[in-house]
Amino acid sequence: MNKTCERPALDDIVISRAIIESYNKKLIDALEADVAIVGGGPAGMICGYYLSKAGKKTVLFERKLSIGGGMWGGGIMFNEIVIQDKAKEIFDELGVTTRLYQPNYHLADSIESVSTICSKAVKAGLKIFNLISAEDVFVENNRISGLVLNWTSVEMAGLHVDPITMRSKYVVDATGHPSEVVHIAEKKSGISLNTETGKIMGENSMWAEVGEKAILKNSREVAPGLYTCGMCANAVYGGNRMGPIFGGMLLSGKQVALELIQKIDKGD
Ligand code: 48H
Repeated sequence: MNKTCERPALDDIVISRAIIESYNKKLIDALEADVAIVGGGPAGMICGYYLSKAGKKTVLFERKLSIGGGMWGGGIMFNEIVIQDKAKEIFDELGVTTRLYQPNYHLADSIESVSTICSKAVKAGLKIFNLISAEDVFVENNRISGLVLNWTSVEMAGLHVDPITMRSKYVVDATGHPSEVVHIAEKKSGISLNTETGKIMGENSMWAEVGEKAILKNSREVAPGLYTCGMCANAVYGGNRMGPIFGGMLLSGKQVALELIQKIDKGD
């Protein structure tokens, strides 16, 4: 309190307390969830949108300050993206404006796309934690059963600070090309992956037609409790990259969400 003992209309301490109390509550609540998604790119956010819309408790951890992953930059920083007919249905549902370029090629503004996906996902109930990185997986009885988390700033500064753990029924790796969670699981969990080799196969060169088809086949449970989603799926199962067509990312996110909704409803 200041010396005159008058409480200001806007007290700096009240502002600080409001933020700390509210964030703490949100973080504690996120320690147990139905689904934990790593990565706030288009695939992870769409996955989170459909899960949350279906009433599943879903939390998403994003390393960076901003969500959106590789979508903001379209192709070579031209902030336009292309999606195909099947994925347009998702944008129509979310209310993202699309423009027909030629049959089966629809354009969308990448800024409108990211901001709308994010807004719809959050309003559906998805809890997004930015500035937090998944640095390990939590393994119980040969099953991936959650994540080990730390502040991105700790990771960046190389500080020796121990992380915290959260538990979820399922973990979704939506970290894009690096497929970080699956890499960690392969290296440290002792669980063999559900790939041809039992290991990460690595992504193949650009071929949109083939890569976009493969991504749906490759979006699946790669180890007990752990799903691949978005670009991570092709990076893990040896699929092609596809450049700045984003339909596969949206469709992969939706497909993984629908499969998880069924499994959770069945109590699997
Ligand atoms: C927390 C993490 C961690 C971690 C990474 O790269 P993304 O946009 O991924 P997708 O799969 O939604 O979309 C892929 C697309 O952007 C793309 O790259 C395409 C289509 N490429 C084709 C081509 O030919 O190049 O988003 C992944 C997000 C990012 O925001 C990362 O910061 C985040 O995951 N992330 N968050 N903990 N350990 N690792």
